[in-house]
Amino acid sequence: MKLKTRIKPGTFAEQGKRNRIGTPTMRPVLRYGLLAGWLMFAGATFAFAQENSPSLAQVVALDECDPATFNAALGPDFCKNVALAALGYATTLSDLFQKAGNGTPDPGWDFEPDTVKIKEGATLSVVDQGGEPHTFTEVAQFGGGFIGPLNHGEATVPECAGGFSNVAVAKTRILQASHIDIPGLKKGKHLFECCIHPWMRVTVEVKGRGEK
Ligand SMILES: [Cu+2]
Repeated sequence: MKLKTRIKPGTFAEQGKRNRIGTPTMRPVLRYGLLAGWLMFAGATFAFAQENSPSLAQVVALDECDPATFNAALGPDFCKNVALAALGYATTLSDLFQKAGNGTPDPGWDFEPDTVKIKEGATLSVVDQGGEPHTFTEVAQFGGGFIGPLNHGEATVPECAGGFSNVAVAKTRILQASHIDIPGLKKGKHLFECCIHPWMRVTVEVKGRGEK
């Protein structure tokens, strides 16, 4: 039985060198291995997130209120000057009422886009980029808001009745420069309007998760 276990002088030192040399060459492999693993994990997480976590669809509320005439009637700071009033881009309070009364409401008061298509599970985010408050109120049928002279003869829809004294309406209010998020809309068609300016309307079509 031959045992060739004799160790030559210097072998340990050489092994140590080899190890020292070997270690750095192995580290990148280990690193890339970990990186690849992490990327696979991140990729899987991302794919999972894409499939399951809700996406976001944005609606913008716009208006061109004239601070001078609105605030004189409705109180200081009701309307913020975002419409470049001094340059003639704003609508006075009396003009707003007159146009609405004539059945040609000011198109500057608007939700954009008019139709939103989202997948079930997505969140609708509504941001008020106008100068004054609005509401984003779900209604069974489009119709009048709670300020009669702005309704052009349409009856106030039940969801807007009572105005801000109705907590259900107040909850749907969006103050200037703020936003509300509406998660979990069920599959099907949803109608939203502003209970102050009822010509501001959005139709939201919610598709099922598997639907194209
Ligand atoms: Cu409004």
